[in-house]
Amino acid sequence: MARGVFITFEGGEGAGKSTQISRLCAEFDKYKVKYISVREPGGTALGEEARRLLKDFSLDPPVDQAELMLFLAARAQLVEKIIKPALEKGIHVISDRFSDSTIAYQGYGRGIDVNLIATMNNLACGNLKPDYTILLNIPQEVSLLRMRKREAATNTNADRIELAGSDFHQRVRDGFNKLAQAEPDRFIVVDAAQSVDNVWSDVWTHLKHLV
Ligand code: T5A
Repeated sequence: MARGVFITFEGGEGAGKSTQISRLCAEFDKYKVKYISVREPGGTALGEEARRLLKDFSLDPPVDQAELMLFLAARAQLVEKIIKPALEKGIHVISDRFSDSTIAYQGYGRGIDVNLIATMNNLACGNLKPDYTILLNIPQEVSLLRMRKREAATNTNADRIELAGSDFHQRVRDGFNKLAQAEPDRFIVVDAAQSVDNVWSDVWTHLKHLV
C-alpha cells in the first residue's frame, strides 16, 4: 500500500491557513480521497492541553524555552499517535502548522538557536518531514487587518503570541521565507494577500495531482 502524503500549511497570523485547509478538505471529500486534518498545537488530549497552556493569559507566561518544549511535546504526541499511523495506512494528512512554525516563531521570532530547534524537531517528529508545505505569504499589515476584523466579528481577543509585537512577527515572516528558499522542492509559496478564491486556485494548482 502506498504511504499517505503529508501536507502542511504554514504562514503568519491570519494568513488564511484554516480557510484554505477547509477548501482542500472539501475537494478531497468530493473526490473521495482518504485524509485526516489536524492542527498544531493540538490534535491529541496532551496537545490540546498544551494549546490551552500556551494561550492562557491568566497564567504566568512561559519562558521562551518552556514555550518551545510545549510545542514540541504536543508535536511528538501528534506524530506518534495520529500522523504516522495515518500515513502508514495510506491516508493523507493535512496539518495546520508543523515543525517549520517552531523554527520561524521560537527560532527566528524568539531568538532560540535554529540549529538546536531543528535537532529537537527531529527528535519530536522521528525525522518525519512534510511532502508539501504550502507557505501562505502575507504582508504584516494585511495580517493585522484580518486579525482585527476577525476579532470584531467573533468578539474575541488576540492571544499571547499574536500580541508579541510587529518586530517579532516580521522576524517570523522572514524566517518562513528563509526556510522556503532553503527547500524549494518542498515549499510552495502562495501570495495570500489575494482573494480567498485566488489563493485557493494557486493552492489547488499544486495539489490537484493528489486526487
Ligand atoms: N506557534 C505554533 C508557535 O509559536 N510555534 C509552533 O511550533 C506552532 C505549531 C497557534 C499559535 O501558535 C504559534 C503560532 C500561532 O500564534 P492558532 O490559534 O492556531 O495559534 O493561530 P494560527 O495558526 O495563526 O491561525 P489563525 O486562525 O490565526 O490564522 P489562519 O488559520 O492562517 O487564518 P484563517 O483562515 O483563520 O483566516 C483569518 C481571518 O482572515 C479571513 C478569514 O475569514 C478569517 O476571518 N481570511 C481572508 N480575508 C480576506 N482574504 C483572504 N484571502 C482571506 N483568507 C482568510
